[in-house]
Amino acid sequence: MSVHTTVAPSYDVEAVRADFPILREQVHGHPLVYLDNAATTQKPTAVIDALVRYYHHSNANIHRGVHLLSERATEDYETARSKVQAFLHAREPREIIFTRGATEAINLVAQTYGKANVTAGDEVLITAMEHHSNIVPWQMLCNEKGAHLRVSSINERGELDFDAFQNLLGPRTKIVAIGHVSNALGTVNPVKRIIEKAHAAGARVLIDGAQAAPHIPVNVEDLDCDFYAFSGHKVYGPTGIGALYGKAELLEAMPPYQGGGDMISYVTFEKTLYNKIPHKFEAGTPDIAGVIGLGAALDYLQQLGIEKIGAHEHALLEQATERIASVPGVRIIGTAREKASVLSFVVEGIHPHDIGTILDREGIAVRTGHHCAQPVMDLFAIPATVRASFGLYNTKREVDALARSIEKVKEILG
Ligand code: 7TS
Repeated sequence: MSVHTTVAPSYDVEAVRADFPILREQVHGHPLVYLDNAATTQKPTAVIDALVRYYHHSNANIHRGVHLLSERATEDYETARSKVQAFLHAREPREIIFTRGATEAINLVAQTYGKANVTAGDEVLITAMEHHSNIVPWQMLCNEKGAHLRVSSINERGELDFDAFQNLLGPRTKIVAIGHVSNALGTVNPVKRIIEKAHAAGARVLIDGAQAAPHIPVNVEDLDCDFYAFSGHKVYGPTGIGALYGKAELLEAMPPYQGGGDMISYVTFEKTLYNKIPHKFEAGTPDIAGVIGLGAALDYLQQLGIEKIGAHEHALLEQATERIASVPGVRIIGTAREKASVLSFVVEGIHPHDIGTILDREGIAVRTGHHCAQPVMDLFAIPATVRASFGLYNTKREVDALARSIEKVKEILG
């Protein structure tokens, strides 16, 4: 006699996949295997519907109309701010500023906090594994101010050299800017320890969370970071929207970023009084639909549970690492002990772009190139890698398909 139990599986990936219409696409006659999640993620119906619902029922400009639609749009927009606050575990909604994404969030901090607080001879400390978005804004600031950009090294696994990092912290370090998770290597940085050390040295800390927010629970209050940046499109939300968290007392003291509507409380030709935070940093009509879509994406993530998502992706990463590392001629780039989602590799004698092209013919989407982290490629003395990055809807079957296709590439070109 068989006994039927009804224990729900802890993570039902097939049910999750049904939420993403694009996963039913065929690519070159094969079912789509989407493994380019670090570049951008696909959108669940809940997000697509939220955008359509907004345009069908609520579209109006926010914070200004007295009419019903404007009130509705404003309420939805500000509700989404509270969702971001809850997602990051910030203390107050006014600590959340909507931006176009992580890139704009970092530029905002460099151009406001940075401009107001960094002077000639000061230092900004980053690491050798940063995305260009967390290098160039600081380089621009340093060039303008006569300050110095210091770069903390990484080891051959792609981990931060913590001693070297500590040695670079000094009385002139004004800002430490570091990625929570590396997009090129998958390394998860020990951000809490980094923040503690940086604060002890008197520096403020910005965390680039673009690659962490989709995979790791983020608690800015517990981390005690000063700023945290992430992008909506990497957390299953729309493109062109993201957020910056900043401690209220810092945001209040910072000058505005851009001038325009909504960021003011009173304007004459002689003088302008700026609005309160967060509005001081949101000049002009924002991407209202994008904000609402981001809110829907965060609801979706919360409902699945970010810990469960992370555990599911980690199992895929382990399976993929084991399978692909065992293919002769493969070298994994980025073997940190703590990793999330990203598997970068090169295959001896075959250019990554050729691998990417052949995989595409099999319906498998991966990223090839320098991943906007050219200094990382220089360190490993390679021009590019193939990067598979896993998301909440990927499956073991897809990892198998990837591994089989790499073996096929070896047969064709190896
Ligand atoms: N920081 C990190 C660590 C990133 O991976 C990215 C984008 C950004 C910042 C910038 O994000 P955006 O949304 O403002 O553009 N990374 C990638 C990638 O790995 N492939 O395409 C974009």
